[in-house]
Amino acid sequence: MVLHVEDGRVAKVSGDKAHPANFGRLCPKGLSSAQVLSHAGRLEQAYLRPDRQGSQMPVPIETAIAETARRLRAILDRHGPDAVAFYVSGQMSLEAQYLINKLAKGFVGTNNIDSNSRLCMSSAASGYKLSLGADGPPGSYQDFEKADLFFVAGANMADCHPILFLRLLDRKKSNAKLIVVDPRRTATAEKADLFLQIKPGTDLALLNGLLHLLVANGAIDREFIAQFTEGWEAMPEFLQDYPPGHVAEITGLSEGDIRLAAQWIGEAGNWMSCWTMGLNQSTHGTWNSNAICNLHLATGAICRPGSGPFSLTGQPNAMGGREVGYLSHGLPGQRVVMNGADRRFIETLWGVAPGSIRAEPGANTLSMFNQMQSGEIKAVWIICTNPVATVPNRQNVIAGLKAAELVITQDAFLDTESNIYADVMLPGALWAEASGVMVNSERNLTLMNKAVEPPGESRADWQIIAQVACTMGFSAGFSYASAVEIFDEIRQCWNPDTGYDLRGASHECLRNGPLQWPCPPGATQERNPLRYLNTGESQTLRRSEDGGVPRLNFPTVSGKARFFPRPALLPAELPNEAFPLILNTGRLAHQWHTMTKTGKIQALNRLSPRPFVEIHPEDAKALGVTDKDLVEIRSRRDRAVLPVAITLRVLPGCCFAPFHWNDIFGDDLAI
Ligand SMILES: Nc1nc2c(c(=O)[nH]1)N[C@H]1C(S)=C(S)[C@@H](COP(=O)(O)OP(=O)(O)OC[C@H]3O[C@@H](n4cnc5c(=O)[nH]c(N)nc54)[C@H](O)[C@@H]3O)O[C@H]1N2
Ligand SMILES: Nc1nc2c(c(=O)[nH]1)N[C@H]1C(S)=C(S)[C@@H](COP(=O)(O)OP(=O)(O)OC[C@H]3O[C@@H](n4cnc5c(=O)[nH]c(N)nc54)[C@H](O)[C@@H]3O)O[C@H]1N2
Ligand SMILES: [Mo]
Repeated sequence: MVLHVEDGRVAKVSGDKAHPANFGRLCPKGLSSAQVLSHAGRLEQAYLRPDRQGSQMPVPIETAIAETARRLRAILDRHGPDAVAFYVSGQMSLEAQYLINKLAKGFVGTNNIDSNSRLCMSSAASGYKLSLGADGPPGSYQDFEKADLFFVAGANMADCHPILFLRLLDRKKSNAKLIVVDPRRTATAEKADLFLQIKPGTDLALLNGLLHLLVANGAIDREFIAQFTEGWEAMPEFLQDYPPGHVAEITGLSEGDIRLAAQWIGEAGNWMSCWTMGLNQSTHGTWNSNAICNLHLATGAICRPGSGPFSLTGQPNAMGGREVGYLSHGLPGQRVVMNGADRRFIETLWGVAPGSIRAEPGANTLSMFNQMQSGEIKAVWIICTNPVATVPNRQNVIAGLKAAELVITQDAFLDTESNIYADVMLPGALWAEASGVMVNSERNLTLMNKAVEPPGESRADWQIIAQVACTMGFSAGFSYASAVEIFDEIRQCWNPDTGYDLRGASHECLRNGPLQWPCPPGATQERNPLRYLNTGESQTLRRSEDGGVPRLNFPTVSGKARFFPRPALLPAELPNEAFPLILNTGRLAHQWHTMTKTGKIQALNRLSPRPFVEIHPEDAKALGVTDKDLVEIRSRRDRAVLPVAITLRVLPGCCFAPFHWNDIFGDDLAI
């Protein structure tokens, strides 16, 4: 985006025609984003509450930082490192994500750090790691211009990745086909050549069924399988359990449609799959990702232009966070705490004693709040995320925050559901008010240049983290003068095992435009759209047993990608007499998550004005409800009261509600 600054304020935002992700196109949320920066409601100063009975009072930020450090230090000294936890976000800059992870794992000495990616992309991340050897889509957005077929499953791209969807539609004009798999007839489904309105939670059966048919149709690439994969032996027998008739029964789809989808995949020269929350937010989300990878590996449609399993990342820098290891098992440069060599590498980089980084993954987003309730975790620092509104089973989150001794929130806005529970509130600057790098789904690094001063006493997230860390006594590791210095440290996290390589990138060169990693030193190319090419540049060159140099090098022990037979499982919770309906939740085109930004913009509120729950006419009739009636929906855990929208978009037995509206907007709206 290009920010037009007048009198120290962002007056207007426009698209950057030279940016390889959007070529200047912006969605209404992007176009209106300048208004959010200056709109009242920002957290412009720090707040502190001396004790739980007292109220949150404004204090100078230096006081709040000192108090945060003092209280964290006291809990650390009294109860040990695992009494402290960090819950962070894919919307922070790379530098802030890296720094908070360094503080937790390297200096506090706990792996109790996790992020909202746990609710989002972690299934894709672990799926990739298992199937391909490392996290991240192997391809690039450029593939959209070359694909002959798009297989979009559990993703409402039209509303949630609208600019990328335009790219897809552009390609569709040249006769590329679109298959959409979704239980809800979304705006994306409306554009599909083949819409598979699947029963929720049954995608594994479909994915296995498609591979069954590809084998039967002779549409698999045996040469690719032999050269670049392992584990195929187990697949043919496993796939026998998924004949189309049986898959039709499980998924509720017609046998003809399943056969047509398999035929199109088989015939496509190049094909891409795109998936998001519909597959990831599942008790078998990792398996869904494996099953998608199986299809690409079997057809050889991977690591070449126009093809590949492309999980679409949700938040602007969730990919960066994954790469710098901000989940409870991660370490910078696609490393993991479970691996001794990885730990030693990072310990050396951070200048901490060998053995400082713990080998077991810490508490994750869900267990963290349980451990607050049980008293194991006594302090939590929440940055750039709103867990009371967005972590499943909110009563559990609230109980955890109430039980903890110290809750610190660091947000850019004052009114959030989570801030209510904070003992300390730290004011973070927004993306236009601080410099930092963000990495998108296709490994593209964009420098967000500071355009304006942050309001009041708010400051860059990385600065607040560094100041707290220094005050806690860790100044040896946190005395940075600028985000540039942090980025320069991140560049040292090159991982020749996976090809993660930012050595050739810096804030200075990113000022000229984005770069897509792998960026080896002295790189002259801005774009590196394919991963795992065995060039030996960013990833150690692999030789085959006969001394040859294979074209591809998947970062597994053998250099080959892996097939995993993943049987179709039922969802963990199924409808019963007491709870007969399935509630599906998701997003609307013109709101962003908990609406701290978009909910303040009139133009967006006009486009996506209010919460609702969609119900199929048959269910509405049986329940005796009509349009706009307020209904109470109840799950095994909680309740909400929402106006009914009767629609054929949803299947009988299924409801859909957007999860944007929360407590700030009224009672009983939280989903
Ligand atoms: N406008 C807007 N855009 C956003 C965001 C936002 O808040 N607002 N958030 C961003 C973020 S962080 C993310 S993660 C992405 C999310 O992007 P999406 O995942 O595209 O967004 P959702 O609305 O959650 O859509 C999930 C889709 O999965 C479908 N689904 C539900 N259950 C199943 C199932 O069992 N099988 C299949 N096949 N489909 C199923 C739902 O009906 C829905 O269409 O969006 C990003 N973009
Ligand atoms: N029911 C249901 N729940 C879901 C989902 C769903 O589909 N259905 N989706 C899940 C997914 S995929 C995701 S990603 C999560 C998202 O969940 P959250 O991360 O909790 O949602 P946001 O509203 O984006 O919260 C970001 C917070 O950070 C603040 N913020 C924004 N920018 C900055 C900044 O630069 N610095 C600081 N310090 N603060 C900032 C915002 O004001 C806001 O309070 O929700 C998850 N929860
Ligand atoms: Mo997300």
